[in-house]
Amino acid sequence: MNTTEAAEAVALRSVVDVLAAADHVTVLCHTRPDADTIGSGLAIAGALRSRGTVVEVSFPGPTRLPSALAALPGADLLIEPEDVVGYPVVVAVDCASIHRLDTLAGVLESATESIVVDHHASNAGFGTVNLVDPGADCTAELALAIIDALDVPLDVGVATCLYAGVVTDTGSFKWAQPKSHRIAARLLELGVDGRTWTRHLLDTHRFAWLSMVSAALESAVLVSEAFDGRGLVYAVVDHGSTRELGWEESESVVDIVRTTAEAEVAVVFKEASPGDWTVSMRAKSEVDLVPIARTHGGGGHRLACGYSASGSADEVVGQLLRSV
Ligand SMILES: [Mn+2]
Repeated sequence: MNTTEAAEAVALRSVVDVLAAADHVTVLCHTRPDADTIGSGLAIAGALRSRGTVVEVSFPGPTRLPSALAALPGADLLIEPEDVVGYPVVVAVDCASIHRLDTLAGVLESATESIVVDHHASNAGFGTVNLVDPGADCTAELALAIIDALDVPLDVGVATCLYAGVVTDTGSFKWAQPKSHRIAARLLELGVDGRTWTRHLLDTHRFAWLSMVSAALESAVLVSEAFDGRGLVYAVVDHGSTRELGWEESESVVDIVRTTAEAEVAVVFKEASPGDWTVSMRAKSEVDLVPIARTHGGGGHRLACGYSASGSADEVVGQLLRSV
């Protein structure tokens, strides 16, 4: 065990000690929730519920939950942000910073014990107890470690929630470490329907998604000289093309854009509401995106980052181009 592993073992022990002693726990997922935050949150909450703990799970609105996530086992534990009680022990899952809790940040700040469980490299550790492991492919991996350390046997419902985090955060195992394959094997052997959940979570879109993708790809620009000639490709998804679809439907665009052979870095600008943008950045292997994302007030992983911006499409694109 090296120093990092030893520190993580201590952090895991601290998290489990706090959770095991609590009879009420609030679990918070990040804004614009993905399968890793909701899956990890519901898995931890489901495991705690099975040991008799009173739990509530929420994420900051006003966005509705993508239907695949709302169908995860244990989603009945999810409550509206305005209904959150805020128990003395609060767990934030998959949140790189407190800003990811948006309107629910105060719930974490008011807690006696605030537990941060996350795998983002940019996470500075904003809880009283922090289990932050950038070496984990997904937060679900850390949620599983917590559940195992609590000695709660996995049921297929909790296993399905964990699988949702693993399969999505590894891009269907495209960049999964061996340990994620081992975790997936364990979850599938417990009875998780991997084929169905992968289809629901990653391979299902409404018909209008095809036109949105078409418009986004039409907008793509290749900046060959960027990043010392390694290349940047970007595309714009404006509000008009996603209005009828829901914000989560634009999440997959970057996965198409980043296949561009001539570009090390891919960026997609997504207009969530008129003039309000979320920016997704992906690098193939060489460029560390975290410093660039931080310049714009965001964060993430070395090869996958994001931030928010406001202005016209030309303005937000210009802001990024000037910073790289
Ligand atoms: Mn994650």
